[in-house]
Amino acid sequence: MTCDEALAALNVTPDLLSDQERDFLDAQGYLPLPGVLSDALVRDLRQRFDELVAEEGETAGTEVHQEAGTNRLSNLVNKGDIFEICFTHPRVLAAISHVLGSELRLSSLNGRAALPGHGLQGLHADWGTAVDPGDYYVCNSIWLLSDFTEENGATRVVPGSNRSGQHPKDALEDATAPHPDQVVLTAKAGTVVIFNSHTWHGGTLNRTDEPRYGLHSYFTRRDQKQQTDQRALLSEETKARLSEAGRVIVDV
Ligand SMILES: O=C(O)CCC(=O)C(=O)O
Repeated sequence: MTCDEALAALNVTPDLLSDQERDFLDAQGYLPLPGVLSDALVRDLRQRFDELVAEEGETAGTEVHQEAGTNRLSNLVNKGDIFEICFTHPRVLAAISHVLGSELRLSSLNGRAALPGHGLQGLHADWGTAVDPGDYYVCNSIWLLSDFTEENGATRVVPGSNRSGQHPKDALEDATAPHPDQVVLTAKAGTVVIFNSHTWHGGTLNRTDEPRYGLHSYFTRRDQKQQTDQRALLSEETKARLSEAGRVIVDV
């Protein structure tokens, strides 16, 4: 099955996004999609998140990396069918393929909960160098499992930085400082925010006494390396469980 066939089998069609949504994503480098997850699914995903953090203990997140002051999880494709929605949802895939084209694959599926008093990251791009506007290699989606607020460590983005032709490591003196143009992505749990990973972004400080939960479903052009080698990391049981189209998206 080709990638185009897999996207068609998952009911991904360009008309799942309006012209305004596509224009916003192109110009601003991000796009909130409200109401992708029901309240019940948000609750169940958070419960699975907490179970995995407890089960994996000190090794949690190590398939990709750990980050002080956060609970990180990785390789979630292999950790329950509850996560399948994160790489098969039609509207999400329509937005990701709008940025990357249809020759795409999942790079990694990770979780990140910013703990109280922690979570501030420098503004960064998920790609090592500046790119020309329109020539994109990676695109992320953050799945809100908490309401994201100004206080609890919501992700910030610099709108339009995807088109700047500049990389934050070259352009910013202090990447952790507030940026004059930054927007903090406040939204309800159940929202998915697509962000072009060349858009400068980062977690903010969680100033509340509750963790801020999110999942990152991260995609790359099919000719680029995956952040987690899905063929190596997925069990035979997981590979057998996925639909043919799901296997194409994950590339196993
Ligand atoms: O979870 C977030 O708010 C953003 C995380 C992020 O950009 C990262 O870990 O690279």
